[in-house]
Amino acid sequence: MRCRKCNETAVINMRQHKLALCGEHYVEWFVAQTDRAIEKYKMFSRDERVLVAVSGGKDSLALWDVLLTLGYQADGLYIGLGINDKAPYSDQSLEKTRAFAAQHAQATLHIVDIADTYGKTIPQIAMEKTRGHGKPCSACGLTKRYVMNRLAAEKDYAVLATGHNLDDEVAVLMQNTLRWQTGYLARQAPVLPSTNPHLAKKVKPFCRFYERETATYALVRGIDYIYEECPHAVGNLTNFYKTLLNQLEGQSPGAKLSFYLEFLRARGEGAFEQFNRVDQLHECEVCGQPTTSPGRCAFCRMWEIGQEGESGRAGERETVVGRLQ
Ligand code: Q46
Ligand code: ZN
Ligand code: ZN
Repeated sequence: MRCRKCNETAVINMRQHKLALCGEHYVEWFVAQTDRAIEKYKMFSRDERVLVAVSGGKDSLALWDVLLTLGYQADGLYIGLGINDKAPYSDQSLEKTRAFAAQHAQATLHIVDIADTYGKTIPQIAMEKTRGHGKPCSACGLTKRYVMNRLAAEKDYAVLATGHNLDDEVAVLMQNTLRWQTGYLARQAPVLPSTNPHLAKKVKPFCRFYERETATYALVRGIDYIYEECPHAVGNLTNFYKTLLNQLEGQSPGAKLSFYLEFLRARGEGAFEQFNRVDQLHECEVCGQPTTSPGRCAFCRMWEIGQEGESGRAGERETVVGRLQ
């Protein structure tokens, strides 16, 4: 297979676009496509500060890399979850993230270690909250969302960017569609506007890239990322849907992309508008972050912050690597 632009050996053939490209032209195409998505969905401008949630995996490091290449003001946030129970996942992902940040001196990497800050790792708190039976994903998801929102608010980032790719988005879309979870469908989008000064705008600049496309970008650019996914993700429902969707894609190239884009078109035409409930937000009485019910927010309740006798805000201990602001 030859590159369409220069006839060199192609590193990737994208059947859905009928496009094969060599390494150099692929990187150029990938960066330009990202910028086009940022503009098309009005994600952010070069004047806005963007916080990229980085996990050490290919998608988030590739996203940070592309945003810096394009000249956006993009800093990173790594959340140390302490997931080293089944494999040294968190230790290795931190190492990869730090190594990437060290090569990009123009950007800042914020690190929030959950155990250092709140006293327990994610597997420990999950074990406690589920009396030893449950998976850590709901405690983990709640904690990550909270820390991202909180740090973005405190450090004045207008935008929070995540590396979700098309495969991630389509797997979630399929789950939500099979259960007709209209509220979730109404809120699944490349951009979620900010609804409160403490909640940054959420954006997914890679939402139209297949997973193999972000992986190819990371490989061609020589980004050293953690190959293994979190050990708790193995065998989960999302991965099951990804396998099904890959079978569909094999039979019908472009099926995933059109499923997603047609959904966005229907959504854009207001198909789910009536289900887009805007919750009234209250201020958490302990940490001050927005919450849907009065009193303590779900995060402070789970971590038992602000129990009787304690006072003040939940304090985050944060390490900043790289350029100081
Ligand atoms: S939620 Fe669950 Fe992920 Fe947290 S415990 Fe691992 S798999 S990292 S996206
Ligand atoms: Zn070429
Ligand atoms: Zn709170």
